[in-house]
Amino acid sequence: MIRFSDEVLEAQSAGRPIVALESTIISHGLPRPRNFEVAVEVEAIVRETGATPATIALIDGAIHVGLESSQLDRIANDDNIVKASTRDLAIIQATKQSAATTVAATAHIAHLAGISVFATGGLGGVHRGHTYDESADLQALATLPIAIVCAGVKSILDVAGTLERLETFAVPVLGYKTNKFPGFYLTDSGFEIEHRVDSVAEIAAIWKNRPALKTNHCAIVVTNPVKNQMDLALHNQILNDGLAAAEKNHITGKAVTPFLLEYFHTASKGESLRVNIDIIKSNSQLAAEIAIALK
Ligand code: PSU
Ligand code: MN
Repeated sequence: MIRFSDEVLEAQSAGRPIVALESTIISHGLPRPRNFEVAVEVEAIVRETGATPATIALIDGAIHVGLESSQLDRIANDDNIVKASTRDLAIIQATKQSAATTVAATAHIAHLAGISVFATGGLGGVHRGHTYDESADLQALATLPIAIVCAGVKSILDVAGTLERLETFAVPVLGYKTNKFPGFYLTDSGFEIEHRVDSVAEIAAIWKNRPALKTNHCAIVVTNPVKNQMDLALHNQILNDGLAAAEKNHITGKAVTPFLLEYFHTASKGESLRVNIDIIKSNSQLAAEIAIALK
């Protein structure tokens, strides 16, 4: 059912560390033409760190774990690429569409493929002001044993609400070299993290303790704050304007997150894009280090 790239197949048979990478950030999170370049650069960072990148997507109905350059190009540049969450997978397969996978869908496929470390930019979560708009990412984190590296949850979300949901689902949240829950474009969201880790060895030790405790039904969230954050006043101004614009334009459902990210990239004249790229690169490197430590 899964089509593995030659590179991922080789890594699997040799027992080498693999890092899953999501594709919605490429298709719906970053503007063209930087999106394709960043996807290539992120894979290179994973390789340089000593692991194998496995970007996940669906192409003409087939699930791919590890993409060739032409397939990555299609995810980045084809207007017909849809954003697929877990519930869409069987539908995309049956209708032979092509889709980028969200954190939720990527984690699901990574787990099917036996990959346990995953890097993204910012997690989905509870949306501000909308009681029933919660990213399916939360449900995936609640049910899949995967270590996910992120810069917290996207700052367009209700961070407090998202942290409460993660607590309910018993998902551990670790701060990598920080006690502050990162705020995606911002180093600090204003919320504390109880558990700080200062090395990948500590993360590996926590990961390895879970099966015997039977607390490995869910993800471990490793948060990695951006070093050079967006200007706080600019961030808050654009966030307010963007949320109002989304409301005014009746943006709903899966279009909300891509709309707000695009709003940020345009209104900040590329400053949020710079930060988003920093985040995904640094998270991919840390994910590769964790994948190596878990071997
Ligand atoms: N991180 C980023 N950019 C993104 C995303 C994450 O830096 O575009 C994507 C992920 O694929 C995540 C999705 O799963 O946004 C969340 O969308 P929603 O809120 O509709 O669940
Ligand atoms: Mn939603």
